[in-house]
Amino acid sequence: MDIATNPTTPEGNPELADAAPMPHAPPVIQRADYKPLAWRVPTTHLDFQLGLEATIVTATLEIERNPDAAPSSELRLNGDSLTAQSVTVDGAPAQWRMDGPDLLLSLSGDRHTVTIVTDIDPGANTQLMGLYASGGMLCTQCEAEGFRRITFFPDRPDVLSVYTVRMAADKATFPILMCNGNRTAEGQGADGTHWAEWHDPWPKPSYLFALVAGNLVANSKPFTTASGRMVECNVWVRREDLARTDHALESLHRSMKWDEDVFGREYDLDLYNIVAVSDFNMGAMENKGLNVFNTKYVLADPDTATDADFDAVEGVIAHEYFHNWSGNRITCRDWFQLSLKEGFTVLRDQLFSQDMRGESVKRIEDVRILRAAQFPEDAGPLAHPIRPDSYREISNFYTATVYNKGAEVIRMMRSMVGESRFRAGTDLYFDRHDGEAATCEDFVRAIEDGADIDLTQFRRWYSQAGTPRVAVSQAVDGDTLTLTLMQTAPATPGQPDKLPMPIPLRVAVHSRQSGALGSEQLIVLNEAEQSFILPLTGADPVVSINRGFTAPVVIERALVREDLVFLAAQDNDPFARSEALQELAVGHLIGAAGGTLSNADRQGGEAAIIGAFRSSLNDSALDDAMRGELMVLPSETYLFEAMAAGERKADPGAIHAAREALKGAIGAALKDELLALHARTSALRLDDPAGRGARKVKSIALGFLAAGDPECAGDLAAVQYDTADNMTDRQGALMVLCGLDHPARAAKLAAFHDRYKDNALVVDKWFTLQALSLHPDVIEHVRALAQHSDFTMRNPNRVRSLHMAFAGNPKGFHAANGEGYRMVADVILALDPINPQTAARFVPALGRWRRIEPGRAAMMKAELERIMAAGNLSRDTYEQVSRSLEG
Ligand code: B3K
Ligand code: ZN
Repeated sequence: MDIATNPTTPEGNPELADAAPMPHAPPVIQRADYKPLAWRVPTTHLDFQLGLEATIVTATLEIERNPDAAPSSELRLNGDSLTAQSVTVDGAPAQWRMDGPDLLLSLSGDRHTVTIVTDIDPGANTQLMGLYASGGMLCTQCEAEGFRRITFFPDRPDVLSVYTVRMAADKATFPILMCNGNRTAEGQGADGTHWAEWHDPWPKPSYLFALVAGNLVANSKPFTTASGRMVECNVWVRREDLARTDHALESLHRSMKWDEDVFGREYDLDLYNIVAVSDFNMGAMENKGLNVFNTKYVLADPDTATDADFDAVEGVIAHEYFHNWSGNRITCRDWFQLSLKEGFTVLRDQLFSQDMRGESVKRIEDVRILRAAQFPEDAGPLAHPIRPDSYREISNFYTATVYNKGAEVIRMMRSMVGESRFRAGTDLYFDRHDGEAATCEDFVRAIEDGADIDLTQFRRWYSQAGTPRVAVSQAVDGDTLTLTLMQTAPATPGQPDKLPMPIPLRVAVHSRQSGALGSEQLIVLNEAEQSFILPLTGADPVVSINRGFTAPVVIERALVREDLVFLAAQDNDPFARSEALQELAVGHLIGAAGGTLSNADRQGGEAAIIGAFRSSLNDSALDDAMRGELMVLPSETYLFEAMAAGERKADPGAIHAAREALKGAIGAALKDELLALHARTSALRLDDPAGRGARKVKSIALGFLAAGDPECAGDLAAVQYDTADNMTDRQGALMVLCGLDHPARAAKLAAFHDRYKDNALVVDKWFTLQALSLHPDVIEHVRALAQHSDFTMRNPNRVRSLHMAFAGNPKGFHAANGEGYRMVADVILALDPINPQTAARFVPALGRWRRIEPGRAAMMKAELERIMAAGNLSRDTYEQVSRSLEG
């Protein structure tokens, strides 16, 4: 496909050409406009003559009128950059015309056979949507609207069809040919070609179609399902990667077993294939029976992957597997319902990982991600409900809101009804809607019916954007405490006023004086303001609220420092302990950044945080994994949000300085304890059961030491690097060195590159470490790295490893002279014609300008305006930039 023919650019679309330099806005699609298609497509036959530069696709669709839709004699077959070579209906030339990128067929009967031939150039497909070439192999990505780049088709998720696919290709180049379902036939052709035919018995929408052709080998291990079905499980990779696939395969088996045990879901084909490709726009894709994965979420061994990478592989393998039921067996009626499958599947993968790795640590990690990625989205110009009402480009709505807040919303239902009633609800959902393209409303109704709960008011969580704030006040009256809660939700684009939503909160009332810990109960705040009477356990009551983060809200309250210190050290909910420490740090850092702290307050705050850190370091009841969580300071993005609440604006420079100062104070005050922790954890062997937690705290300790005594920490990091027998330690050491002007910095970076230069995923790390670093010259480093011979804009992992990492580095991105903003805007402009989906992902960083102090805000806005003025933008980038300027 030639990008100049992209119908979303003025060259490709005469209507848009008039509008230069500012193109007309691409059309807005409204949820309220949904109508079922007038035609069904019970079966689809595809024939592929595969080639890297030229592939011929013959699609044969059996179509029939849809009795559940308003009749129409026209059928719209979506296309994107396609030209039909021939179109026949029932074997005769058809009546058809093009309408923009789509093909419109005129049909007279009730049932027809439509045959269309198209030819495509996978090698020129830099968008990586549809059929494309990656490292000599061919693969597909169809969600959300990529299938229309392969052939003309009603490319919408409510059109379910049974697919039979025949692929023919040169055998030497493409020895392996795979598609969804099972292989039903294969054979040899002329001139060194071969062919295979695959059939998927399960009706599916076009976005779940997949094809892979290449020179691949598999790591295989069968799984026997609860009902005795033997499933062949394969992880397909390039031969040189085979040794790093065991963890992925084992993770798949664990996921299959867990879904049977916890949700009663069994796999439904004889074959489960996972294929790793190195050019991929996101993490992975749940195509029926043939998942396509970014190599980053498949390949792992201790020498090349960190412990966090191992966890990510397990989590993404699980996520895609769980989609087999929440997404594939029951899919979405339209793309506005995306959270139906994504929110639910994220919750399922989170619960799985909690069971595999420990509930509290996983919950703390998930909440940290929500706060860093979703809260800013909910507070900015791109805020949208988990079920959006409109979009211009659906790819822009694969967001933290749809995914992570979507999961939180379903988690709240689960918290309110408890595990077993929730299971009754999901059982009913799976039974009732199996084989359908369903809606979020269908899901809510199934939980209502199955779990026996009225969710009328709760439905507002699906339609209202913005993170609710809950103001807490308390009054003691004899033996009881009256807790008064007030909820408000901020205005968001298109939604000035909000109605109260049910907010489930697990609470407990402890006594600071006696140390007695109160028992936990769940309260649900339904009204704008509501009071709850809770029993007291003793004097100086301290309320522990939103334990386990039962609701995705911001709690606003003014707890005295002593109360937070008490909760941080003593709360019996580990999640609540970490929350108290976060609250302590957020309060202190916002005060310090805002310049509102007296010297005494600053010292008092610092001393309290250092004291809390000391208790965590010395608490022998804690394991290192949890200790590590307690030692993570709030992220700068989260601090921006906290500082920008209300009328104030965030000052990134002041926040960075305050946070670094606190790190330095902790590093200096606790140097001995941190050195002791580093020494203790360094003594553990790679395979020690406590090794994972140890590796985690080891590098965290090094980070604090680097802020307190850079030279000493640099020396220690160099030793850690040299003695490391695993990537977690090696990367941890290099991360610290990268931020320092230490003599070992350049040598270790060079050694790392030299050692791993043939491993793309580790070279990505090499780029990321430098782009994320605290080094004063980070901008110059990134500029030079963009010219490095290993850098390319064509590979999304590489682009993310350098530029996305830099956009997430508050120090570099928010450089006071605006250079960071300019660099990111330049990336968007350069990448948009190559890969619009990935380019648009950079826009939200600049889009936060309204929350930032006026000097920087003006520069961020100016960069967005410069992008807009460049014209010729993709639909993806146009939508994100225009919303960021309007919102
Ligand atoms: N469903 C895919 C995401 C597709 C993104 C398209 N832009 C992966 C996932 O969420 O599992
Ligand atoms: Zn998903």
